[in-house]
Amino acid sequence: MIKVSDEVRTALDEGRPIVALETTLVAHGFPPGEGVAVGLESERRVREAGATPATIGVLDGEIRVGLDEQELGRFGATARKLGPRDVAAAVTQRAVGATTVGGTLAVARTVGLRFMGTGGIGGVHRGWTQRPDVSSDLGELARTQVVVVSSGAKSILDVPATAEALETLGVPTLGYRTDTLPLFYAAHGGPPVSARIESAREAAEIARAHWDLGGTGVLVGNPPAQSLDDVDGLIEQALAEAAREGVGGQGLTPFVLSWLHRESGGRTLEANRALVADNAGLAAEIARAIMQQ
Ligand code: PSU
Ligand code: MN
Repeated sequence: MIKVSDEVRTALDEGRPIVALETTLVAHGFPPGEGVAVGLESERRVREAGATPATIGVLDGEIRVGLDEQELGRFGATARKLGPRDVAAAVTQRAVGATTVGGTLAVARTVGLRFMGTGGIGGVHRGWTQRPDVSSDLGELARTQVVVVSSGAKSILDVPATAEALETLGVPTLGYRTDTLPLFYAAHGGPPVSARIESAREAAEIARAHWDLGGTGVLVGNPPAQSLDDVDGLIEQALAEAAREGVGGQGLTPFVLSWLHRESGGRTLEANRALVADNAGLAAEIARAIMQQ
């Protein structure tokens, strides 16, 4: 069911650092065509930091770990969005499917990959008291020994509620040179992290200790380099628009992201692009630091 590329297989066999990357943001996180460039840039940053990228997705029913440029190009808007529960159906039905953070972790765990970079993880959606929409990214973090580097949780969510859920699930939140969980587009104003760290090495040491103690996922929050501090109003408008159009469930995150990209005049798009690549690079540094322990 799973096809690991030669490059990733060699890195696994030789015990070299590997960073898993998702395909949902390639297929559904950016305007048509632009996601592939973001995926390639993430891979470049992983290599630049001395690790091997392993981009994960499902092509014609085959779970792929490590994709070339042409294969990555197949993850367009028509690809299914695959959370952990959706992978088996995509395999059986020979579909093309882009894995979310949770879907990617489900595959990474099976293959033995322990590091991942993404933009912002999914979490507890606003309005959860009416409808408990909680991303399966959280459940998967709770059952996988992995370090995920992200710019915190997407601020389109209820971020304080997401931080509480992470605590309940026993997932440490490590703030990379920050005391608060980044808000995806914005660096400041989020809930406190469980520990602040100053270096990739420190993240590696804490992850190692956490795993030795039987712990599972570790979330590293990397604040975006250019913080957009004025998009809150736009986010509320985007969510109201989604509600008006009856968009919910799996379609909500892609709808809101593309609405923001359009209505911010491309500012959220630029910020999103930069932070995804930065997080891939930091994940690679942490992966290397663990290997050197
Ligand atoms: N980060 C981004 N863009 C994205 C996502 C993350 O910068 O599109 C995706 C990830 O795949 C994440 C998913 O797992 O959004 C969460 O979706 P949901 O809220 O439906 O679980
Ligand atoms: Mn959801």
